[in-house]
Amino acid sequence: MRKNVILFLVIFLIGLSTPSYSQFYEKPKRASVALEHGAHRLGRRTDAMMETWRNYGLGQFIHWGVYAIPGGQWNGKAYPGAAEWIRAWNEMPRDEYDQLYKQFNPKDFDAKKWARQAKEMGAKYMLITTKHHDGFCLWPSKYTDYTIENSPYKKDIVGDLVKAYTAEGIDVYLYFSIIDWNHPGYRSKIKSDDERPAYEEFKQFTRNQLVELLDMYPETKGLWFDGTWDKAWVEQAEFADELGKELRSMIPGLIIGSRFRADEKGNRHFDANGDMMGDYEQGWERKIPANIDVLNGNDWDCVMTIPENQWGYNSNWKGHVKSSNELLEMLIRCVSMDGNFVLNFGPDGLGNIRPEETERAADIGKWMKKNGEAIHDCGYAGLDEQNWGYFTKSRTSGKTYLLVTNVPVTGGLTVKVPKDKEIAKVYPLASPNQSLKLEKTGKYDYFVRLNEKNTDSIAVFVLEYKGDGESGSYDFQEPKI
Ligand code: FHN
Repeated sequence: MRKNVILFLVIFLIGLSTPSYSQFYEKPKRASVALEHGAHRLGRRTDAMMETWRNYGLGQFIHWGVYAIPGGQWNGKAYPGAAEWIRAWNEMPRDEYDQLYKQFNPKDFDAKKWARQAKEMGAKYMLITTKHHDGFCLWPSKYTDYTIENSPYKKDIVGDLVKAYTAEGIDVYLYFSIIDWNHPGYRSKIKSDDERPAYEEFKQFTRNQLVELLDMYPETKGLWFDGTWDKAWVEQAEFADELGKELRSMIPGLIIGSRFRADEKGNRHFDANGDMMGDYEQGWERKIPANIDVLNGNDWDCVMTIPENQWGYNSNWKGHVKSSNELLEMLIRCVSMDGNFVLNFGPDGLGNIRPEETERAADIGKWMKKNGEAIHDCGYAGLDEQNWGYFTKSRTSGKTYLLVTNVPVTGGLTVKVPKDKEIAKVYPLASPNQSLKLEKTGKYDYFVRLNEKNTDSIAVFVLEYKGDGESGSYDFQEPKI
């Protein structure tokens, strides 16, 4: 009896100390609702294109359209909400907004310059708003007159961006808003059957534009959908599902996030069984998950603004504006939890990227040049988070990185390793010959003594385990989900 109690206690204590890695990969219990338009795949996509997506680490979002002309102000009055939403509010009469395209002539726009800046920053992919909620198209769509072709600028902005970014080795994704305030058939809600024919026309128009985009820009790697929360669209589960299949058949490997379609029960992102619809979770807008457990093993990205909720150009940023180091910490935090971080830029009406954004892009780029190895191709390291910063792990070399965002007054970094691991050495990424002093403080715990106290920028160290690289390969394992 006493033996049994001891055995039970041992098993119980082992259970308590199991690292969060295994908890993370335990899928929550699924419901079993029969669905035709729910998730079509359980678990992560494992193909090469999705692996490329997973390894981007850092991306750039660009919100650009005619809303950049008012830039959040109209007739001397400041509009308090997001600048790209100004048409939806009383501060700006709609008919005046709808004439703005006649002035849209961004003569300073230089796609190559934007692409070079993004490359310098370390971005591996870019998302451009081909059409935001106002319906204005940055490409010459043949399905509406409300396009760049009918502005004084005339030239195809999407085409130039696709060319310039692709030439820099940056993958292009097309943002597309289902909400279209300019189309006569668009409805947020279908109030009566009389409205159905108009909405059916709108659905066809939406399909035609998407097919047109992929036809015109076959370099496109994926579509980033927005404005899909309207009841009218949520009711189109079958149509959207079929459309998704059609679009995927046009570009093999095309990546579409969870914000595109609902299931037939009206669930968005996750279907009635709790399974994600789409290739990655797209719900992390201006927020970062508290910990990796809440992600249930799904791929995900976080899209982030530099100021508060402003995506399009606002000439007067108010409130908290994030510093370069804050943005870097967000990037690192996302990568440490297997996600990508996408930083938004809102160029002005002439096509200039504002100085505050240029400054942050340069700072991030400077840091990435030295430390990008700990971001690109990296993800969750399988180690317990410590309050001095974050761990990432390379999916290619298997190296583990320590990224120190809060330098401890204790003079060292605490690290807890998995049960089957022992640290061989820890060294600054830039100086592999300078091993830091390791002190063991417990069976699996170490105190890694720092040589100097750097509080200006985020320092990166490499951690190697005993046995790493001995057989010529590392022991990185894809999560089992
Ligand atoms: O309403 C839009 C907003 O203007 C912006 O485009 C963001 C970007 O993720 N998406 C919507 C809000 O969720």
